[in-house]
Amino acid sequence: MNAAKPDPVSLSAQRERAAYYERIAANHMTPLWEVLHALVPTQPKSPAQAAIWRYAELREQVLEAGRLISAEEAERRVLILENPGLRGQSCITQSLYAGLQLILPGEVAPAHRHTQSALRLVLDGEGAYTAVDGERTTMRRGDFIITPSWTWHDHGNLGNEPVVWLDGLDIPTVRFLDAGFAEKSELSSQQALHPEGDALARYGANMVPVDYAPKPADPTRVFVYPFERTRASLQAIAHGASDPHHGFKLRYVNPATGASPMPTIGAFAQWLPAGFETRPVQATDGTVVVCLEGSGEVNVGYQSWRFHESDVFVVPSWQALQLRADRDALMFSFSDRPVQQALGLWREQRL
Ligand code: 1HN
Repeated sequence: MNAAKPDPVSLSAQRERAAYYERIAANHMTPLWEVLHALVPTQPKSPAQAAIWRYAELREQVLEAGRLISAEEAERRVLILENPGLRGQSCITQSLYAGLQLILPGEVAPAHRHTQSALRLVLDGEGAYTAVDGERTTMRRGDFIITPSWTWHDHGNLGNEPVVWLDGLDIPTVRFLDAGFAEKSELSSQQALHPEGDALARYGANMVPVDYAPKPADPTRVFVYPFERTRASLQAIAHGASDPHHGFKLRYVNPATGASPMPTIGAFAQWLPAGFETRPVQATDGTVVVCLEGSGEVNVGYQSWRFHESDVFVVPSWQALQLRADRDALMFSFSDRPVQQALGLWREQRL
């Protein structure tokens, strides 16, 4: 790559090449040598940009959507968080989609299923539920809820306040692979096949049913990771030694396999005690980060923002991330890390 620079190209040679490129274009061909270095960069140069969505500034606009369209008409009443470098593509990173979903009291978001996998992170309001393959779970702030590929899911709000959550889906990944299928249910709300808490009791208590033998890539049958458990774990480990780059950080797993809860999206929970400043770290998985508790400052590459509760920011691939908590901060994040790890592509550089 460091060979001597080639001689400058004369104008006539340039013109001859351009005419040649035009002729071969008619046969749907194009010269590699004009694009080689962009195709094989020396390190990731994502077109995605670092960006932050401040919940306090967005909340009114999210609620406004509730006056313009019903959940039923919209099917899902969601404002997509579009990466400013990828506008029009419905994505927050190259591989992931994120959006803020609103469901008003009495509303139902009808049952459907699709090959795209989804996660929810509850941000605001109480009284909503999600049903996944015949089991409902009440949504509480900070709960991490998943709807794996091809599982039936519907949502409803039985309470008396608007409920807002963050959706994360692998839509761009599935689109890239041209593997999208979807189906609507005849019933707008699924029939309850199991009582609430059934999956968590069977699969989420360090035990599994005696004859359960999941395949390595199977998504977890635990479809809710209650916030109180996550918080208790982080608080308990926060008395011990911290990681200088990550503070106290855990990854969510399928408890039956140790793998990511879903094969295409990894999720993490992190505790940063007040005053803690992480050392910068860069990784190849573009990551969406949500502040669930506390406040602080984040540096992404050369940008820096203050963050507060329910703010969402995105860290593109290979941009250095540094966090500083000014109050005890609990951060949730998700990325395509399990995909990259399965393909042998994931790298992290601690700076
Ligand atoms: C979806 O099914 C949900 O179930 C949310 O709440 C967002 C975005 C695109 C496609 C399907 C949901 C979605 C979605």
